[in-house]
Amino acid sequence: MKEPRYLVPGDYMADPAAHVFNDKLYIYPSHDWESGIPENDNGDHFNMKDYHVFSMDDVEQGEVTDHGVVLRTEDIPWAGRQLWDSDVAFRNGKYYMYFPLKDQNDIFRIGVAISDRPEGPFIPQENPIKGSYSMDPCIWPDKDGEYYMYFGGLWGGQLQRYRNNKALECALLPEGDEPALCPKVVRLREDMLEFAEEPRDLMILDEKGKLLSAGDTKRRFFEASWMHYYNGKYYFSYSTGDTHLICYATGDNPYGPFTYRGVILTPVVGWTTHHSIVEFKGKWYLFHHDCVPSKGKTWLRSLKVAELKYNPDGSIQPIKGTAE
Ligand code: FUB
Repeated sequence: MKEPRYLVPGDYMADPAAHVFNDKLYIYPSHDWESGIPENDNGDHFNMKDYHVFSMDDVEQGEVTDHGVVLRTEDIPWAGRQLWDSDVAFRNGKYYMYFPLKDQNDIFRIGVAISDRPEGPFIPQENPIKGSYSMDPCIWPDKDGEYYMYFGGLWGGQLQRYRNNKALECALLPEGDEPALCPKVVRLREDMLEFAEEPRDLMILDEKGKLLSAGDTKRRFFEASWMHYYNGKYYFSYSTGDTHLICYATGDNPYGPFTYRGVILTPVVGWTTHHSIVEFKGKWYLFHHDCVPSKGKTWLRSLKVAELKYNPDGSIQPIKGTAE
């Protein structure tokens, strides 16, 4: 693939989770729109209210099919506002969509919706997952047959409001040399509807084996968890938020620890950066978004795909974002 390709020129979509189901590539993005809510650090301007699903037979030239609206806030019994980055997994003949949404108290929870087909529509459960909090769920079906969820995000993602899976009286963001807040990992129950255990910290270490510090903003986790497996290693990738990088760390099992390895995508036009990585028909791809088509409106993002390449030592060749 020579140049990154915009996938849905007629609409604003972001946070693509790409998966191969039944030999087709499916994309589960957030659906941006102009809600008129002013931009702030809490992310209120990302006021999304539904999801579409897209599919393709070929990433580089093929047509992108829009399967239409597959889930809306008004269909979710516990909904407050803001359907952010979702993910989908297949198990026991069903497709499970995991979505973060603020409840009626304006607290992010993670919900599940179910379909018989990868293209939806998805029917939501009555309540969010017990014990869930924060946002950006990513589901990893491991080779051991277990399914793991990675989640969490700072600032508007509310992770700083919790410690040891309990809500704090006041949000507390570590600073400077203090260890950065970790993304969370949790094994899912076999029916995919609840956590099978308490979420754990996913540790991201530097080259000396020390947890990345909160002040190390070009490397520490902010949001947008993604997991993939390549050549015997687990690759955990994520956004650094206010420094606008997609980075990765590698480990030997789904719980980690992970060691920081480098940058995958340099800053794009826009504030957020968010991605997924998938192998399809023998090539690896980085699905992501930027705000070039909306001329820099940070809340109106457009889906893109670029080819991703590895070096012989398993490191990833960084891709240049559109802000460079
Ligand atoms: O789309 C809303 C939020 O913006 C996502 O959940 C974050 O990862 C960021 O991309």
